[in-house]
Amino acid sequence: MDGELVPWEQAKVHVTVNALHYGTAVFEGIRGYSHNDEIYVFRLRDHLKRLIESAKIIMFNNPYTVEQLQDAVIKTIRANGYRSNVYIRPIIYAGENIMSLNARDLPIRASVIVFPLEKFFAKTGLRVCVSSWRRLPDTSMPPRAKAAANYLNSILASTEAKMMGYDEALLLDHQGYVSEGAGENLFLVKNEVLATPPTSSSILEGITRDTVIKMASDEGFRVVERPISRTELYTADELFFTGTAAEITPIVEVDGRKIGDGAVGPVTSRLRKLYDNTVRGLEPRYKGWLTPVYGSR
Ligand code: PY5
Repeated sequence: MDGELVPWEQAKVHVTVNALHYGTAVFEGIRGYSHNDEIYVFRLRDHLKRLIESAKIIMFNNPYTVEQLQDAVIKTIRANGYRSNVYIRPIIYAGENIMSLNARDLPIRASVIVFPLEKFFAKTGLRVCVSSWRRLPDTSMPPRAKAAANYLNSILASTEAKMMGYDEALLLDHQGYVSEGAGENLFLVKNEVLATPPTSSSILEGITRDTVIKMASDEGFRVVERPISRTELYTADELFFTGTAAEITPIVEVDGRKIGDGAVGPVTSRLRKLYDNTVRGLEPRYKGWLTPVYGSR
């Protein structure tokens, strides 16, 4: 917390922090995977770079560098002695100041939170619905920034979906094209070609999305970033979500239509296996994406 290791119970903020009132915070979700008594943090630098870019978009006076944040993450995991799978949540937020709406006036604070996490979704094949809420447009709020305030959009959509008995929401952008899930990017497989909405469809530029684009291309699949219409979802061979929390999660039903034969498809299964091996350090070609917590220093 602001450079200090603080016991969990004492890691508190005051009710006057600007971030509580206006959602003025940017954060990251990162995973560390346990293998052979080591923890490998997946694409740590890429996540921290995105964090700093998010702070830049909203004009925070952010004093933190990737190097400082990287050290803080490693130090926090080590101090806890974790050897299991962990979720890492660095957050840069606006501190005590209730009345200012000028980001450049606000005191900037930072914390790194780490806790054990296994699966995010309780089941493997999700039933999703297209939300009545649209993904926030870049002309009003920056979906490219992983900003706390943006998540009200996600919470409205996800809550509505769960109230209606679905597992997750899928949001359309303001032009009516498919954007993303409440906290996940989307991939569609049709005739062995992968498609995912472009960055212009109000998505968060996911690091898992980028990982899947690279891995699928290396496996010989054609991968295209292009606008996707709602009804393409219904006729897809396979659909899956990607995200740090979600990892690669298959979608088996959209708006009551079964996707493919309603079971997890072969392309999704293959990429899931590759992803699971990659994040645990079992794929030599992708070792560069991993930061070992205990071994390296
Ligand atoms: N889109 C949104 C809106 C997200 O919140 C996330 C990540 C993604 C896409 C996927 O991005 P990445 O692959 O870089 O993780 N969501 C967070 C996560 O940790 C928070 C989920 C509650 O996965």
